[in-house]
Amino acid sequence: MAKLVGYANFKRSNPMTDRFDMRAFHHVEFLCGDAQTTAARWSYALGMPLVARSDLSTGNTRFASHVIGSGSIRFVFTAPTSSSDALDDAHPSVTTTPRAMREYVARHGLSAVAVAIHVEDAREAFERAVAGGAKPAMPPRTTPADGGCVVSEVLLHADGDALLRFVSGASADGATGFLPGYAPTGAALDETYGFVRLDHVVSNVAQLLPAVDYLIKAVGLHQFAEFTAEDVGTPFSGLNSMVLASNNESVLLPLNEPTTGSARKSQIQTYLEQHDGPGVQHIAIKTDDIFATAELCDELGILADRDDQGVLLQIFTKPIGDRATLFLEVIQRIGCDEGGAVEQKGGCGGFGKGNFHELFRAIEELETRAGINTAAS
Ligand code: TYF
Ligand code: FE
Repeated sequence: MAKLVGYANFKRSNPMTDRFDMRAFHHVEFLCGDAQTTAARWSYALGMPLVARSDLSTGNTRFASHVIGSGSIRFVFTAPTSSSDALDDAHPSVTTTPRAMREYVARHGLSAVAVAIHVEDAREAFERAVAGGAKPAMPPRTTPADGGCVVSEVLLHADGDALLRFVSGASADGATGFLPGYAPTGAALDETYGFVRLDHVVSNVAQLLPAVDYLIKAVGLHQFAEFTAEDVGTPFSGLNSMVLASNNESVLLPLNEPTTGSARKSQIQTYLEQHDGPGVQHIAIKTDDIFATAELCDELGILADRDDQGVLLQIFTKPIGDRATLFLEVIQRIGCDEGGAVEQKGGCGGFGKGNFHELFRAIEELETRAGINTAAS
């Protein structure tokens, strides 16, 4: 069973416990009410062009799905356009029926339904994860139209409905735009705003340790960092947090839980109420030039922090959609690459513990102004 010891006492090690070969984040899929509109807003704000689509223009009368990208980042926005309760084999990565999409969006609003990881073999990943106690969500699916693309899924949290998706096969490397069923637009992914890859994808859960144990048993992963309420530096925004990492430390999955007993409701509790259950809280996207990126992202200003290995620069957006749930983090990591001679180590510069105080006060202020958390802070 995982144990919380706090930021200062935590000693990092890499026991190489992955249960199957995990390469990197592949994409994040969001469900929403209107895919074209939502994708267009994100595309404009993040400077990420539309790279692939499946909708009326490609003969899809069941749902609409638009993919934007930069570097290796792919954000997929999917919305139901019918009430069909069947899946279609032409789109192995779309594993929610249009009818279920309606229910999901009504319950959660705009929300990340799936965090996808590029694995060596999505069949093996599914079998091993389920043998390790993962709750199965979608057994391996493939399509004859593609040279061996396989998609499978387990639940990301045992008590939630977000999916941990495994993707493998020829088209998983992005050469064809996106996965089977999508028409590529041919857009150039020349990293207009400097975004190169997903850095970490954070979940909020009601109880941290069972959620950590679930993922470690199911997928492998190891504890990479942690923060407790004491580390946060404001007595109000109570949360405990653990960062899980894959063997290569390229897949970073932090989890947060609310703490109770302070005068003010935890921001994590606000999320659990507004989202209606556990789910993805924020997604950190990595840029090579945060100062260039920041000119185009008119948000909170840059926060800087460091750990024993490198320097971290961060920008946080406000909540993106209608609810105080999902937000984005823009991140630049400096160091841990021997002056550019080797690929940068995952998590270089930490996760911004030195910025928590300022960040969380800003979140508290937003919640107060929105009238969703009225205690003084
Ligand atoms: O991913 C992280 O750990 C940092 C810090 O509600 C953070 O981005 C943690 C919790 C939270 C907001 C940011
Ligand atoms: Fe983060």
